Amino acid sequence: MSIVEIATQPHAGQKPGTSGLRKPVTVFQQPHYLENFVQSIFDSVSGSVSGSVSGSVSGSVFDSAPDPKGTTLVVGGDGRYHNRAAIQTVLRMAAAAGYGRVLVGQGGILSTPAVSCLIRKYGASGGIVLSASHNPGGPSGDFGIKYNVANGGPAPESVTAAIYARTQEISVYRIWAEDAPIDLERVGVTKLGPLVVEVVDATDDYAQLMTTLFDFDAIRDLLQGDFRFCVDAMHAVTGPYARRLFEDMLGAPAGTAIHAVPLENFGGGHPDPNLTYAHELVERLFGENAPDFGAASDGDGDRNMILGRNFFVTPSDSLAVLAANHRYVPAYRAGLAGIARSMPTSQAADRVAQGLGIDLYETPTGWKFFGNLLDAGRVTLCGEESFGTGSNHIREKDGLWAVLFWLNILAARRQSVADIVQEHWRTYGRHYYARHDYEGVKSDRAESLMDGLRQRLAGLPGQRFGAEEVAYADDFAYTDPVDGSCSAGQGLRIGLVSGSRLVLRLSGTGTQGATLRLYLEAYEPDAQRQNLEVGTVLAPLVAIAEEVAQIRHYTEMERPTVIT
Ligand code: VG1
Ligand code: CO
Repeated sequence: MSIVEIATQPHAGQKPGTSGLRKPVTVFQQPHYLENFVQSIFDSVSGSVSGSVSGSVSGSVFDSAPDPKGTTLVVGGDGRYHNRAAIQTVLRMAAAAGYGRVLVGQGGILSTPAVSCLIRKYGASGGIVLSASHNPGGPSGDFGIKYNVANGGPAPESVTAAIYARTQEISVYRIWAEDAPIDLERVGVTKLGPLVVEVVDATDDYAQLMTTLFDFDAIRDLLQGDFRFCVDAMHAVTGPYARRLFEDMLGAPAGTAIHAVPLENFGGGHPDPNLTYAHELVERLFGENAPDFGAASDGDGDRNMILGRNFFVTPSDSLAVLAANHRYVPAYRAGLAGIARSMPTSQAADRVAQGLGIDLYETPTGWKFFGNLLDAGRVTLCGEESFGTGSNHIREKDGLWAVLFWLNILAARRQSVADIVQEHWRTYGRHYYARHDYEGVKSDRAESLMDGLRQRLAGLPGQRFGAEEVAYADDFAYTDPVDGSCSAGQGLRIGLVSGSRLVLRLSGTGTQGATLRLYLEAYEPDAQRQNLEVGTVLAPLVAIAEEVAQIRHYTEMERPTVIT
């Protein structure tokens, strides 16, 4: 045996946010920082935590979690700076924790959806994703770590709460004493003490899963015709997946995937697929001789942005369009069980659900809230306004899956993206939508803004603002219909009699100060008024937000830093 026990002390602030623990790289590089968190994960899932975890964390974490001893763990990351070093540490700690086998992506690379796919396919007890998703990378960028459970999805709040509790009392971690790093570059099996380390091709199993969902023949036919398509991997994890799927398997021309080599600093870019950060793709799609279809994904491959020629599809509309067109896709042809969307996501999908006569669930922000609904078979499609869409094929949002879904629809309908979306609006009405982000706000001022508005909520219903009247105002709380768990304080909602809506919440993924998100939605059923400028339509809602929340005052900013 060469397990070494290392004495340690808690690091403050290891509380997982919307999607794992995210901090600047320099924070992760502190002695024992990563090790403490990884040990806290392993302790939480193995039940080796003493009775000191407080009663507010339900015992079910420990009662139901599989003991990792002898089980399989999946490990991979988005290739950002510090990924390789962190993976070596995780492997040595997994050996010390008694895992039987670790599946790790070649070169340490696995997209978030690929991790979810592997956990499910190989019956792993869990997985560790090393990623800070869309946050910038490099020595002065961010790093992150996230634990996924046996269903392939992000750990639910009961588990993340247990992990956090453990980080606050940790005094020792265990690691396999081994100096030589594991070779991650070659596919094959090696051993680290008793642990079997299997380096797997990062794309094989994921690509195979995609072939079981979509009509690859129809898509191949589309891509080999006049249709022109460009997918931007933003120098992040999806490059190898996009090349494999679109160029190798579906016959699109070489160069269809741009920025397709994962780089440790994402080429200095910000791997967030939106109109601001994916500007090179946007310029192509809105430029002369533009392709028919464009898409981009984020650092860890779970987000997607969909563009047509001269046309941007909002993520909320994308979810609704996919749902309305499910019958073109083999995996969903038999029908959808239901649809779930996060609360700030527009209500466009609600109208499709209503039309299909299926249930619509409104959950808090973050993919972890979809897991139970998917496991229980209550929903088939899920989506978030933040460029996230997915289905019951895995338990994460899935960027390239969404691109394939769109391609499958385009192959079947042979209409332009703009035509398909505009026809959708004529049928269901258009939900004008935007999200205004105020990044880097001082944390105490952001809290004051939210506290101030929270106190005003009860008095808002019935109040008039210009032509609008408030119908309801509340602090969103969610009770999971499957396990009854309750999540409160999930965002402030103000609904207007006209059907328009404002939502304010603070980000749970940022690493610098606070980020305020203001979500705006206005419904327009009249086909004659569905091609107006979004900013103009939403301006009255922005004015209401300013009046009730004094955003300029609290953020000390004249305008948002990013609009998506
Ligand atoms: C953001 C998005 C949220 C998403 C989360 C993780 O969270 O708003 O919808 O689930 O990022 O996405 P927040 O708390 O900053 O608003 V990713 O691509 O980082 O896995
Ligand atoms: Co992501």
